[in-house]
Amino acid sequence: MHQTMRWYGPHDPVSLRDIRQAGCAGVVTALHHIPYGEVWPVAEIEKRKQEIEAAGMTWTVIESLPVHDDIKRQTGHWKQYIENYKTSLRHVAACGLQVVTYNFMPVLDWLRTDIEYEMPDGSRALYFEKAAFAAFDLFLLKRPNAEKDYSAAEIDTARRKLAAMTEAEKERVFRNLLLGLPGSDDAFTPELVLAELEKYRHIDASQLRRHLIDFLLEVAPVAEACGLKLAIHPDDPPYPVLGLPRIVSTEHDLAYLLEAVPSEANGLCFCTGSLGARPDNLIPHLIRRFGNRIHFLHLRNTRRDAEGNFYEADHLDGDTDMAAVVQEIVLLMQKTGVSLPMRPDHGHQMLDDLNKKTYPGYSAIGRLRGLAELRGLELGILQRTR
Ligand code: DNO
Repeated sequence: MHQTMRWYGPHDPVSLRDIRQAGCAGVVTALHHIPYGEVWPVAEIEKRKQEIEAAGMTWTVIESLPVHDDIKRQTGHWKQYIENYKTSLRHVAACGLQVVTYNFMPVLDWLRTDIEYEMPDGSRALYFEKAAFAAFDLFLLKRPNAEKDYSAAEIDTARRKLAAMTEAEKERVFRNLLLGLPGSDDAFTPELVLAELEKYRHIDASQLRRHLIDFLLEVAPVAEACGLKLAIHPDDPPYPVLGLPRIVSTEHDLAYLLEAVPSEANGLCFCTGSLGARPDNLIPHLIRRFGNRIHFLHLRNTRRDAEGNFYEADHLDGDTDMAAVVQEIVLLMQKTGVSLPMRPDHGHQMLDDLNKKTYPGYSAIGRLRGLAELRGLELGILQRTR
């Protein structure tokens, strides 16, 4: 695998030198300062690329070239934004980039209720607790009609959860869910989120899916013509939240999306952590089935409990058998002859990370541990299958 780490740009407390020292050959990043929907200028792409090359690494994967919500809803300036997207694709291809990651989650990107969940060894992980999320949705955000999305038992559990929370805890859950984890970039206020959710009131899963396919029918041919691969990131968590439809969560979703636009340029950012939070997603099987359309790998593990809560486990621990996953990836790469770009997705805050403020999930040492373990695993498997 082509080993990379995500870098949030010059403001990232984890430097390019740190990433280089972790043993990465590549960096995955984006032009975070360019507003959603606008064209990425060649000069800005070049500048970022040179910065990365000066640190001894390459930039071949973008994460993300964001899709404006107007495109997801087909309202407002969506046609212009699609044209802008095509122009950005031509620009990034002209600068030598190869893979463009994006997602089609409405309004919010990934969600966690706790970003400092303490593990038995004192390190800290990201956590999604269903009851805390429901308490937030029903009683803190007070989304209209939210109660329709929960069973009576779930509402009861959420009410008890709320009653047990201190003011500071309520404030923290609120902040974790709305301040925009990296990827969302925007800090939302409750009013803003409610207004954004309202805009999706009449959009169900099948309509959102049509909008995604319409988008792909426009941009995939451009990507194909300039030698780029598009890589959609799955929903995280992989089911509907806040009354919003989610359409990239299951095996069926992936099959539908890949068959509807069969161009090879229409592919996946295969995130084992996001997909793995559902017990019905069998990760090694998905790699066997969709391997030829996987253009980028996020390797991460989660551990679920009976209620459907999950925390981010160590990369080689958790419910996904990472050795089986890497075994499938090695077989896939031997078949295609392509070294797939991979990044260790997230990591615990540990050791000196605990004294630093980094993007949630993106501390240096936790990711370094994940990368080192995955690198060793790949090497061991490679030597056995040679
Ligand atoms: C979270 C990330 C996501 C991802 C976007 C891709 O850590 O995996 O924010 O970058 O969904 O568009």
